[in-house]
This record gives sequence, C-alpha cells and structure tokens, in this order.
Amino acid sequence: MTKYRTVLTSAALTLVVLIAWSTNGQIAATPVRSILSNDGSISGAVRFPDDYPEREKITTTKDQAVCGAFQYSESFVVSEENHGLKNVVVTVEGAEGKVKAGQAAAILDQNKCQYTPHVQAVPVGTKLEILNNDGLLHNVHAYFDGLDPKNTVFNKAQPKFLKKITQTLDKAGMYFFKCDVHDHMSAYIAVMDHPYYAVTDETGRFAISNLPAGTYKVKAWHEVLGSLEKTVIVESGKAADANFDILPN
Ligand SMILES: [Cu+2]
Repeated sequence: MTKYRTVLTSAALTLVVLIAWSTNGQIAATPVRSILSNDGSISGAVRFPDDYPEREKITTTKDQAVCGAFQYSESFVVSEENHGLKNVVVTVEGAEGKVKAGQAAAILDQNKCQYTPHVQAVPVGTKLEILNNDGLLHNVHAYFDGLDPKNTVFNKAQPKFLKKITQTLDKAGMYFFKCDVHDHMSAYIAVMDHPYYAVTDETGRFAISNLPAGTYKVKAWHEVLGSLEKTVIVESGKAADANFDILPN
C-alpha cells in the first residue's frame, strides 16, 4: 500500500493532467502546466505622439466608373482620436507555439479597385481566396519578401468573369500584392509560423494573448516606416503594456 501511494504521489508531482471528455467520447489529457503558463498577454498601441501624416489622395487614371476619380491611400490611416496607426503588424519574437493553419481561408477582396483588407496576418499554410467582383480586369502580382521581379510568387490576370483565384500561402514571411492594371492597388499579408501576432486596428491598438511568461522582443512593422522593436517582460496571468511611439526622424 505504501509503495502504491508513493508511486501515485510521484506520478501526481511529475505529470498533473486535466482529463476532459472530447467530442468523440475519448479521453483527452492536457498538462496543467502548459495551460497555466500560457496566460500572459501583451497589448498596446502604435501611435504618433504629435503630428501625424494626412491620408493621401491618389488620382485614378483607369476604370473611373468603378474605381472613382480618386482613392485614399491605405499606407497611413491614423485615428484623429489618439493618433493611432492602423495596419501595423505586431509580432512577438521567440515565443514557442504552434500555428493552427488551414482552419479558414483568408480573403483578399478586390473591391472598387482597393484590396481589402490592406494588411492582414495569417498562419502559414493558409489558403488565400482572391476575389474579384468589380466587373473589370485586375492583375494580381504577388511577391515574397520584397518588391522585386525575382521575388514573384505568382502573377495572374483576373478578368471580370474570374471571380476567385485560390493560392496557398506556404512560406512564413511577408507577401506583397500589387495590381499591374491599377498602380495604386497594394496589399500585404504577413504569414506567421507562430501564433503570437496581431494587426493594429483603426485606433492603432493591438492585443496578443495566450503567451507563456518570459522576456520577449516585440516588433511592430509598417509598410512605409519599417520596424520598431522593444523588449517586453510578460508575467504569468498579467497583461504587459507595449506602446510604440513613432517619433520624427
Ligand atoms: Cu486592379
């Protein structure tokens, strides 16, 4: 009996498991430690403390019946409320975690001669559906890791009758999309090999959760400004702040 108890205690100390019934009636076991330690988070905003750039107006030269006489640039979309910058990709470097790829397709919609969304981040292996309901010809030119002809991933004409092109994003890194028909059309997709990332919203805010405790390098990337970095300490069960101020050069 003593021996039996010792074995039990030892087992309990070395491997504590939560037992839960999964949907198919089998028993699933998850180590408690991994659940408890992935409860940190990082949140903050990317913003201009003082002056911020105006949203640029671009005159369109083609297909004005659909595209309009001009388009607003998506490069600098800044909130009047807090000077927060939209469309910044925030990533936590060096945190261990697996991506959940292929759960849902990502959408890149060509709508009135704009790619929507302009910036998004998805797990590696995600299927991308590129839609065209504009009733005119677009040409989707995708690059990986920089705008250079040698970096072309694919380059496909999408005439008005071709409503959808599907492409798998199978490399982690930055994909860049450009329309060779309409110069102003561009989009970015950050393809991630870990789950700790976010894209800033209309007020420049972001939140990244389920992080293990640790000290991390957090990177904020913007298509024009490039990257800002800071070190952030995440404690178990707590929300760490990471605010990025964009200062004039
Ligand atoms: Cu186009």
